[in-house]
Amino acid sequence: MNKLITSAIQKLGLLSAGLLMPVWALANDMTTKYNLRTPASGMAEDIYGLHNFLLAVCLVIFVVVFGVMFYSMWAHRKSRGHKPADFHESHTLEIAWTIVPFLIVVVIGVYATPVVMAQKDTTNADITVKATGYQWKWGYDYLKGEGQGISFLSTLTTPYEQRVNQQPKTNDYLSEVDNPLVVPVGKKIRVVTTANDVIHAWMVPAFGVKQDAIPGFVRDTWFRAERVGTFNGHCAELCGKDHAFMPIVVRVVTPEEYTAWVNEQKAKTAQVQQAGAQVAQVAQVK
Ligand SMILES: [Cu+2]
Repeated sequence: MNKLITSAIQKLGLLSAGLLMPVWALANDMTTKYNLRTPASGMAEDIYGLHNFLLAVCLVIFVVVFGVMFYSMWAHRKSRGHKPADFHESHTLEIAWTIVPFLIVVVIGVYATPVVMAQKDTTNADITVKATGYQWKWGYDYLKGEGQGISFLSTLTTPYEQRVNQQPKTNDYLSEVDNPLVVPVGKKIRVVTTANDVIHAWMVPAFGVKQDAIPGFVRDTWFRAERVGTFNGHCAELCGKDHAFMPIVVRVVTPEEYTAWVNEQKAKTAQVQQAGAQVAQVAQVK
């Protein structure tokens, strides 16, 4: 008898595990598909946690409010002969529905304020890069730190044929550029944003960064990438007909690879300057 019960329990356990596994897998799949992007910086992780916490708070409020409402409608319906209560000015109720939402807002504020404050703290950056929005590309100037003086434009490389369905779309469709922004892993990168023509916005979700780039103004934000890889973002402010065609690509590399990249860029610039000087000399001789 005991054996029978044990095997029954085992079978039940296996069955529920078998049923739960796909549910778990689906939930995981839904989370990566429909939730925020997988964080690649401490800031993005904080924002992700804050987002999940707020979603849970909203869900609890939703269930409680609608639960009470639907229960009241069902239990006190007219067909049951229910007589409405006729109390007025219940101080207990009025105080409760003022204090409870206030406490909820305070809890949310206590959790959210340090995250928002940290986002604004752009001090002690290792590298400062200026990102300038153009219709419709990004310009990067390394202002301070290793790589100072490097400057280039970053333009979409997806062929026009893919946009108009004359070629099959690749995985990098509208998320590929000729010159990605290159930064070292684990370093605090301050991004100063501005624009040349209209308002754009520099956004890389995996770093938890989004900052408007406004012509004539300078704004800043920061991130510290925690793993190497390529991360994508897009202009996040409707800026004209090609708004969808000015992606942001950030290549996060090891410090050694970054130094090598900096040297390569400097050599390129020196070559261009030399060629320019030669042309100027020839022009002078003529
Ligand atoms: Cu834009």
